[in-house]
Amino acid sequence: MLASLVFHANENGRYFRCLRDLFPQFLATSIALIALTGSPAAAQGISEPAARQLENRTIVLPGGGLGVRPFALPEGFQLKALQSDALKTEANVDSDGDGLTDAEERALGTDPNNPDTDGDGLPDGWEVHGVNGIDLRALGASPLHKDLFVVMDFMERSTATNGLGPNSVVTAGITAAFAAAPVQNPDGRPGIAIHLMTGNKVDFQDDLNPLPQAFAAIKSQSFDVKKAPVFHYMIWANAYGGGTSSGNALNIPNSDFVVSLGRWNNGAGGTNDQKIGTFIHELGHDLGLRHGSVDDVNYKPNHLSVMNYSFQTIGIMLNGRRVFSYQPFALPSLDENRLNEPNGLGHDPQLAQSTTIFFDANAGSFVEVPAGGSIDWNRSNAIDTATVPADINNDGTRTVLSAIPNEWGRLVFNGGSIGSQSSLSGLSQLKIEDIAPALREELDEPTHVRLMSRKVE
Ligand SMILES: [Ca+2]
Ligand SMILES: [Ca+2]
Ligand SMILES: [Ca+2]
Ligand SMILES: [Ca+2]
Ligand SMILES: [Zn+2]
Repeated sequence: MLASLVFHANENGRYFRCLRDLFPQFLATSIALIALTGSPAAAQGISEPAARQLENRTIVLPGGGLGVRPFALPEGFQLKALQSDALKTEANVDSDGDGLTDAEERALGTDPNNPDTDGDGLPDGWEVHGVNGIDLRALGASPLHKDLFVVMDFMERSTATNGLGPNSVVTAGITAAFAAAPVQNPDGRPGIAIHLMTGNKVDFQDDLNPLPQAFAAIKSQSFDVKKAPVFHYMIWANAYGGGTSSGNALNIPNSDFVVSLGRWNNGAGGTNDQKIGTFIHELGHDLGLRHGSVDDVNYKPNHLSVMNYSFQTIGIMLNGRRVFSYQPFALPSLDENRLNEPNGLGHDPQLAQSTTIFFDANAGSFVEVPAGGSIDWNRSNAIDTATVPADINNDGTRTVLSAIPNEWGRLVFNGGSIGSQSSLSGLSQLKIEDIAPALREELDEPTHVRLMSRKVE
């Protein structure tokens, strides 16, 4: 009787409305009542036709739709297929918080316990899924190989016959220098992949002055802040600060720099070599390197690197070839009060076809000599067996010139905004006070000309 009441309710809207919200409990109660109050046959259960009707029931809501009320998911929640026998896997665990699950990392060959497997400052997840709408993988990034990204804005001046910006020889030279870097990668291939992106042509300014404010004004107009966690930003400009300084990175380390060779070569702009060397020098500051590698002591003959002004625009001699490079192997310190002439720079086999440049106090000029053997530090035309004093970097004092490491092995990849997971609005605020002149001066043209007039032996 009660069962009949339920089934007929489907054809009686008014009656059904009364039962609708109570239906599950009402149905269970009905079946229990049938079992207790029905005929002897019904006492053993409901009849087969009645049971079949129950199984086929359709609950019709007043609006006419199916009576299913799904569990509400948070907006954007991604459903996936789970198997009951796999509920305890680590499929959804991201142990290092880099945006890739541990299972994805094992599939990709990245380290589930290191958010930046290749150590280039870019989290593994960014290099796979992209970040801020930037598809890094499509731009050539790999989570298993060191990548550097640089956006290059540029100025133009028709009378700068060398151009203020780069050309294909310059970009190829920069790319080759980083590709040849003596660094190892998890993918087994050496080198650093540098990705140079041409940015915007910005309004010509003869002189960025003062540099930090002028640079910030251009950057805030031209550079999409969403790129800041990934890309270094630089400007191929004309000049800054009223002089002929070749460039500036504003801070060490950092993610900003300028190359400013516009006034060099009688206003024609930098040569290809001057552009390549200066770009790598300023980017080197972004990557944590100083003029003395680990300190600010310039012109050290045991510092074979474009970070040393002696080599910025000509490169270092390595295996008989000039290359633009940071120092690719370690060299010992030099005590200017007790220079060991037979020992030279230590006779490292990698110096066999190298040269170095140091100051000859007698001649008042720089001299370039073979670096693999003994070195006549005091320019006496003899190799003294006793130690000799000499101010070989021409800074007016005799000190211990610090040992230099393999600079490629100690680059800082997360300078400035690189790899930052702070809010983008925070990144959009260029803090002028933070880009105070850590670099008060950079190689200018008169100094460059003086270095080029060195005696080569
Ligand atoms: Ca992870
Ligand atoms: Ca990882
Ligand atoms: Ca990385
Ligand atoms: Ca990478
Ligand atoms: Zn510098």
